[in-house]
Amino acid sequence: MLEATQDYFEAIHDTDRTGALRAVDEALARGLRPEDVLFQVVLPAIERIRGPEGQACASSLAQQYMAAVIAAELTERMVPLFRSAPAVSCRVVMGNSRGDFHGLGRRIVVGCLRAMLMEVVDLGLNVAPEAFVDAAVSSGARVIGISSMMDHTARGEGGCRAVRRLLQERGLEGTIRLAVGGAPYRFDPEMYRAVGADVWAPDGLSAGQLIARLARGEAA
Ligand code: B12
Repeated sequence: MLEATQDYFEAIHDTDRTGALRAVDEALARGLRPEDVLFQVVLPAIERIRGPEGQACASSLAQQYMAAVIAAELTERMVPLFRSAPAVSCRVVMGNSRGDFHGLGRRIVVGCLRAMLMEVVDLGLNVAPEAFVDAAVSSGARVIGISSMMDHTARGEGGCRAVRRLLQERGLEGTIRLAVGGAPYRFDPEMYRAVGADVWAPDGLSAGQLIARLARGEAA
């Protein structure tokens, strides 16, 4: 494990934003690449603070919240510093489902997609189903990603189900694919099928990998 990974995690554990930013700045000054800061230091700390899936979590909501806030901030700061060639591999529309104002997970996923050289149209919070489809059509996106953090915004009529229906009505199924994510899907990994999504992912890294496969037209 990198020294920065442990220093950063300890600062996150103490909800110490200043210490977390210092750990990152010191790592960059020592020559760690921004890509490695994001994927080896910042994002693993969220998973670690959240603990293993399905087990009682040792951290508090405040710790989880701060880990997500700082990760979203650092994701946005690191991605423009990436040294990889800026080729666009595909276009994705992202947003939170209608009625959902939990934006931190979405911001992290958007950062990861951009880090993987995808072009993201980020519609933000509380997005109507029609707006997802309209944005995908006007931008030529192959994938719509919907983030929902509450049961009713995941399962309800303001989210993926309604987007799926619109795609059917407009003859766009097969052209535009649907990815979902957020806490309810982590609790019930089969829920994505019930709401009509093609895939779901538990974190930003796997979201990027799955969405890239969907955009290339590969099986979910
Ligand atoms: C922070 C937080 C808030 C903040 C949100 C701040 C913000 N700007 O985002 C505030 C205080 C505003 C808030 C408000 C509310 N909240 Co709240 N909140 C949380 C909390 C503690 C953490 C959420 C979070 O940021 N997680 C960290 C991020 C990084 O994780 P993540 O979102 O899961 O994202 C990762 C993956 O899911 C995935 N992913 C996410 N999106 C997508 C999309 C795609 C396409 C893919 C592939 C992957 C993917 O990748 C992400 C990055 O790794 C959760 C509890 C929890 N432990 O989940 C409750 C929680 C979600 N909230 C809850 C509730 C009830 C509310 C309120 C109704 C409270 C109230 N009575 O007012 C309001 C509702 C506001 C609204 N209408 O949206 C409940 C939902 C219960 C339920 N079963 O439906 C939870 C579960 C808390 C609880 N246990 O009761 N909340």
